[in-house]
Amino acid sequence: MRRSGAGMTRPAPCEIDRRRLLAGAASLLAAVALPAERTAAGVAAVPAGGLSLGELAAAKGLLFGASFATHELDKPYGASYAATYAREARMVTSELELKLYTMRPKATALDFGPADRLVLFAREHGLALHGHNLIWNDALPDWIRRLGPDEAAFLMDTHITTVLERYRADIPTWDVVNEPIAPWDRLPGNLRGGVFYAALGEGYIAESFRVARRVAPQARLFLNEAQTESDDENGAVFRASLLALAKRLKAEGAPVDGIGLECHLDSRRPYDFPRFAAFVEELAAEGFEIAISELDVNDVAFPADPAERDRKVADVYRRFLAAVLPVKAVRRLTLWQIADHTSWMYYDDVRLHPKALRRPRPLPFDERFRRKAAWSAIAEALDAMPPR
Ligand code: 9MR
Repeated sequence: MRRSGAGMTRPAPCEIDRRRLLAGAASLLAAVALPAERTAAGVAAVPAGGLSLGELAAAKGLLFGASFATHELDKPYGASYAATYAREARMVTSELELKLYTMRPKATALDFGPADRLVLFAREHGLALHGHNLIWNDALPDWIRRLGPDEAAFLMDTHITTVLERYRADIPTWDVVNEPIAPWDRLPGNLRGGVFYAALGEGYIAESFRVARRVAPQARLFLNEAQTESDDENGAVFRASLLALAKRLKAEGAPVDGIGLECHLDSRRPYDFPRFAAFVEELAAEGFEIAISELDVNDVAFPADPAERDRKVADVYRRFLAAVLPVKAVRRLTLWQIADHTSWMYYDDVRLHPKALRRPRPLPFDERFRRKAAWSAIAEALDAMPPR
């Protein structure tokens, strides 16, 4: 993260790490038929008995899941990873598989391997799928960043059409446009700049939704946004900009069914969760379904002691969910990954601080897929929430 202008938090440009993607048809069968003996910890690492998070949520009419990355299946812990999702989740979001840099690494290549593998995994385990994402002015291969306006507009329509035609039967909900707000780009509406914005201006957003609706009329179409949660200037700017954009899209009849609020919570930021819940209600009052789409808790400013840190992280989950889950428009709750060591924060930390003695613990499962204090906090919040 780096700061840019007026206290805004500009994330570092997304790393495009192809090594993390073990793609392709060759590994497809191995992935869906993971032998249980492949890890020492094995499936038993997930405690048996009681209801899972997915079951607790389903009892209240809430769809619970986490983002999922197929390359994790090939790690020594792959069987435990798969078993944790099979047990705890009812849905998975594609973390990398549908992104433009994954599907279109080169102008001449179209790679469905990782996404096909994810679809098979979800089918095998009876998990619903959420597609993340179709259009994002970030996380792009260089050849797309260099396209001229006409080429970019053509690619946008072609990409949405191609991907939805292939996956509309398997993937019922989509982030059609991801993270359209970026105040540091200093564009009208605080919109994010980039190749699609350069081609069509703000119209790239409505156009993406219109194409998606035409190709997949049954799909639920979401706009996904980050950084709306914190009780500081950054959060206030993101909330106001997103609400204004959502109203403009609604006014022009763009087929947006829902808004995804990422909710990457951070121990360094101030929060007022009831105030955030009031913002969620405000969006919902415009007629949008709401998803908490990428929840996790960055623990970097919490104490070093792992048990104490886990308690603090659990407390953030507890307070956040107690405020937000009563909002009836929230129909999906997705964590960003499931276990500490499979989190993007953990991968970033290893890359940036290879010798660090402490690693992030942002999620409800530890590196042996054991339930942590955060698991109990989430379970209690699901148990206490009003039904949909
Ligand atoms: O977790 C994802 C990480 O592994 C990728 O390197 C990165 C770029 O594709 O994207 C991360 O996921 C992001 C998501 O797509 C959009 N919201 C923020 C997420 C965390 O950075």
